Amino acid sequence: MERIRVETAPIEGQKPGTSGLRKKTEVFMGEHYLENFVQAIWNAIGGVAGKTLVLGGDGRYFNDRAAQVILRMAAASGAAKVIVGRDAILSTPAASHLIRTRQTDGGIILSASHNPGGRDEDFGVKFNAANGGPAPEDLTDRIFAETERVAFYDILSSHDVDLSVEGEVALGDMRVEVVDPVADYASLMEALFDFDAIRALFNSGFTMRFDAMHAVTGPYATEILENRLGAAKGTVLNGTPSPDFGGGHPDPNPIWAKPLVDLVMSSDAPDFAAASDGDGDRNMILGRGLYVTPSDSLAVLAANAHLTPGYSGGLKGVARSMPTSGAVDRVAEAMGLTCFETPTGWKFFGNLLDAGKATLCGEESAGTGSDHVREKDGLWAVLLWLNILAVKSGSVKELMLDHWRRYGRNYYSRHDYEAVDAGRASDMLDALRGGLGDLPGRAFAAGVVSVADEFAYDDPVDGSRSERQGLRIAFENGSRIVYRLSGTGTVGATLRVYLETYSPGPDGLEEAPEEALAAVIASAEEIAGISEHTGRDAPDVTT
Ligand code: VG1
Ligand code: CO
Repeated sequence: MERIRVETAPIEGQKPGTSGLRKKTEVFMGEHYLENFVQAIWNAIGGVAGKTLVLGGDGRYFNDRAAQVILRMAAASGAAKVIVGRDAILSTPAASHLIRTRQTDGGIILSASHNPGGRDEDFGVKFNAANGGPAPEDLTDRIFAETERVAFYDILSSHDVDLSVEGEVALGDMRVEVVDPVADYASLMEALFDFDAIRALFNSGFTMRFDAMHAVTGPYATEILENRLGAAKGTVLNGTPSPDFGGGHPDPNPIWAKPLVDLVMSSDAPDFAAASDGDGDRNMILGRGLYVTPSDSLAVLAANAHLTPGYSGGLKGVARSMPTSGAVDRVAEAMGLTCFETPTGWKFFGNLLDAGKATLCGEESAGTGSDHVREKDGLWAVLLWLNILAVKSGSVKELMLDHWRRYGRNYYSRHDYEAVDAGRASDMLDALRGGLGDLPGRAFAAGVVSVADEFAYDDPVDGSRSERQGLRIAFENGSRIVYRLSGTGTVGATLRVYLETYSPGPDGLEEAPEEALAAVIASAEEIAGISEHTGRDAPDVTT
């Protein structure tokens, strides 16, 4: 086995976005592309010599090949050990957990999450730090800087490591430990939740469907829900991961998981249903005849987590991303908890969790998590729901109605305009930014504007500042519009428009969201001129 130093030159555009570097798979498969980025990671963390890393991914096309390249590069640069999920598979939360329990120096997760997979679709690489969480901004900035000056990378010439068998093997001077991707994670879930109570719920005839969307959570959900909790065989749908996710988008929302939504709206509806995304860190929650918005789910979990063993001591605080609705804020206020507001992306929650300032975090995009790992965690959220339902023994709908009666309802929707011309999208935001100062006091269909600003975040733990995190317009009546550009797309720009209105109840708690939001939607168009700027009459995806 020989260590080879390969000369290379910087490749443009290797800037990590909201969650790692995502590009078309063919771009990643191009000469030096993956290698440059991985070498930049090594350079940015002060080298990997003597270090131990975790490695795994969501199983999409190129996952297996990329894992072999990364192993050879780690060995060539003197890493002590890499812990790999069998067949290079690890869900994002399982990887986060392994980094933490095995006290490694960090890990690499191969995933473009909800983006479709396949040779013609998307691939991604993200680096997580020793706390198990996504690389914070200063680290992703350093990685990007290294990609702009990388001149060579080191790699071992060797055969592939057999990753299909658990156990330890040598690769040069480095050890490779292949582990069961599910076992440690499943034990963590057993430690957090009352599995006996959930088992009893299933025994009592409670029915569920979990759509793994042909992605990484299939094996996790089958082991935990069907094998350990006794849910009926067939509870897990699309449970075998495939490299192109069955040709779909593994994005757990009413658009991409439509068959599941149709099922819960039909006469065959199960009591409870859920879905997860490509890398297993996000979740969609459904009850019979009901879609629970992620922002509401976060609020319900915050209000009830103390009913479950892992959170019986109460919460230290909660956190939500800025575009997420204010539903959880109302719960936090009632419970006397601090509610932090962060920019979009899980990397901003890490410091709050590490510092013990927050226990529960969530995003409107269906990411929910807690301090049990440093990532959002789809199955964890599903199990927390199940444990709460086992304790409260009512339907999802009753639980939501109780919640709204107590706290009022934050109607919420997100409109996405995908693959918009990047220049036109930024022109639109520039124009809006320029006019923010004129908006307060003006009346629109949605109400009178109280505040219009651009969100910036000052991290209360390390004092770092993140600017330009979304334009927000708040109305006196509690309604709100947020505009921002996605940081996970790979084609043009994706404009996200977040819409919210508040109904205090007791009347008006059961409207259709798009109706309750009609005035806010009209005002979002009037204020920003979306169709004029983007040339689009309607959003591509509404969630
Ligand atoms: C999207 C979501 C964000 C989430 C991110 C990564 O980012 O809006 O809430 O954290 O995806 O999730 P953006 O920049 O496209 O809005 V995942 O499950 O793709 O790792
Ligand atoms: Co994901």
